[in-house]
Amino acid sequence: MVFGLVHMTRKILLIDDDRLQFRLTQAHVKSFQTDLYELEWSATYEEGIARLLSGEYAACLLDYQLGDRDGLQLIREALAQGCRTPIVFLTAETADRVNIEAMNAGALDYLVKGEITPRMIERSLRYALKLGDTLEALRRLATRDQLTGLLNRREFDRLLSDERDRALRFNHGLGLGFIDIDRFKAINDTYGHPAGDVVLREVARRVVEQVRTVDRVARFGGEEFALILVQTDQASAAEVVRRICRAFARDPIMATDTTALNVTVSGGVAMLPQDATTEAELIAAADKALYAAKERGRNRVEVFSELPTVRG
Ligand code: GH3
Ligand code: MG
Ligand code: MG
Repeated sequence: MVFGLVHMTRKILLIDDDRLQFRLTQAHVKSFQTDLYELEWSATYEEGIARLLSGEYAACLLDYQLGDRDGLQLIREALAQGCRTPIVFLTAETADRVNIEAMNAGALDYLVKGEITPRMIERSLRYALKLGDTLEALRRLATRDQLTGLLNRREFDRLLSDERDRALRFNHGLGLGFIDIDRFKAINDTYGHPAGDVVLREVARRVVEQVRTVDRVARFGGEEFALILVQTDQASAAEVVRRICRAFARDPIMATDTTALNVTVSGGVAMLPQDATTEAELIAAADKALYAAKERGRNRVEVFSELPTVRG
């Protein structure tokens, strides 16, 4: 692909119950001077939101009036479900109240239907796409660890709280796994901090590779990683963390072009609701199990409920 020379055609979704509006918008889009878009159309709220949530559209043009529901509801519902697609609101109302409400709900721009020109809609889409990219970059900065790309500690805390509530409500088991690199300080001290960073990145990559997509992996601290394992029981949670631990013992990590290191990790596992009620208790329990693994020689995984002090 030759970026800068060839413009990719991006798909735009129009959600509007009026066929005439689709025809008109399509004519506008075809007359754009520079940007290439392919316009697709949904005439109903239900189909529109389903397609929007598929994530395959670069942007969405959304009508206010949609049968017995409206575009404001659709924006709120889509955002609540994690929609990241930039939305430009279309309204026939010249009443600014609706436009302001749409912006407050999360629309990135609005256009008043009777006043739309091709140039205006082209400009608005370009602006919404640009702002959407910026918001996505900010979101990433706020939620991800820069070195590893994993969830950062703040996002981990937020998700753990969500998953705890969900697990209690639906009566699911929730596992928390901690993984800490063994004798990592020695790697830094011997091969330098940049080599340590390479190891951290590779450890992060391998941990992510070993878990299901529904599970969450965060960088909890310096060389410590946290796994939120949803809808699981203790045996399965422990097995996931053990599998990760074994995988490290097998495969050396290239810390520099010429340095292959046998990196090992230790792990601790705790479960909700058996071992804890609050997030803080769950973290403390998993941490205790990790500490036991370190004490018992490292390169191993311990489970909180099986620690002798816990069994009594
Ligand atoms: P243990 O087996 O008991 O876990 O020993 P350890 O050496 O792994 O643990 P310790 O907590 O003593 O050392 C952790 C080291 O991790 C110290 C710190 O400098 C290093 N570290 C933390 N964050 C980073 C980072 O982002 N990059 C690098 N290269 N090192 C880091
Ligand atoms: Mg360590
Ligand atoms: Mg540590």
